[in-house]
Amino acid sequence: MKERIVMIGANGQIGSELASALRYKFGAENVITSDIREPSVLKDDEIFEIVNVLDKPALKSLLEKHQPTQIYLLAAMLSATGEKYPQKAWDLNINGLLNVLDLALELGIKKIFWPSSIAVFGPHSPKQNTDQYCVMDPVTIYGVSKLAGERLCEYYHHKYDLDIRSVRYPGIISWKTAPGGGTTDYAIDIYIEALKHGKYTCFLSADTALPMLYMEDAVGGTIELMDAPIEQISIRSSYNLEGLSFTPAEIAKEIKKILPNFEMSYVDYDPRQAIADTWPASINDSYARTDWGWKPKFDLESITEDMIANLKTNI
Ligand code: AKB
Repeated sequence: MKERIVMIGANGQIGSELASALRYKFGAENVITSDIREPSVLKDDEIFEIVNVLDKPALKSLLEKHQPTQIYLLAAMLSATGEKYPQKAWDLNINGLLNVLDLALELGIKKIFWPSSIAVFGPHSPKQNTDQYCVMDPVTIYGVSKLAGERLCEYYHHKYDLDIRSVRYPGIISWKTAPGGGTTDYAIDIYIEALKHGKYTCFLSADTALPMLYMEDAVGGTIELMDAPIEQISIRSSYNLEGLSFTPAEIAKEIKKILPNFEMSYVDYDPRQAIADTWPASINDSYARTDWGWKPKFDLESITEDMIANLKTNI
């Protein structure tokens, strides 16, 4: 069957790169991107529509007009911004998802991608090599909404047979589009500041290890998951996923190999530290590896080389 995709929240960090990969795979005429604002760049052959996922009638018209076979829902408020606007975060992250699930049912659209996050884990989850199934007690509204979203996805799959697929993204590192309002954003800011000013003041402490993933792996993994035969998908909440795990001190050391004069310092206090302290340091993603062949390519050295090479010519 010919696939046709509608992506919601497409202007963000992940959406903008995932949309390019999907356009390449399915043809620009079969990928419709949407967001609440026009994208900064739109090529002649790209189709874009303004839509707010919370405006259900408008979303319905968009889906009726383009009749997709798949929906990618990427509109979300991340961890740090979510703590500033908890009600808005809950509304967007949960009611946005419910609108998509209900309209998918009503209009017969079977296949959906929706991302969860490592933020579903909390202070009582195991810190190292965090398992797919373990105590989950998120303390941020973002984590609470993602965990509730996972339960909704599994519920809609079992009750209504929707083919919803999901991964728990760790921090995503990329150079094309900036992330917005996350706790893992330092791992991008650091490269930009290293190149612009030769120094960076980190908002997380030197030894705060967090799971991360390079954008190329994130995009590749997401498409592999969506392409996998249905019988290989054993998890209908969201798959654990990791590329690598590192601390601010380790990334600084790697940057110094290319930019020897780079200087790193740390703030005394930042509210994002309290969020990071409740998240896993590393993730066990064996279900993704076994079920659909997940295998990331990038390590800290290759990420650093690629980030610096690309940012040098793009900032
Ligand atoms: C964040 O830091 O909020 C996100 C995430 C880990 O989901 N990057």
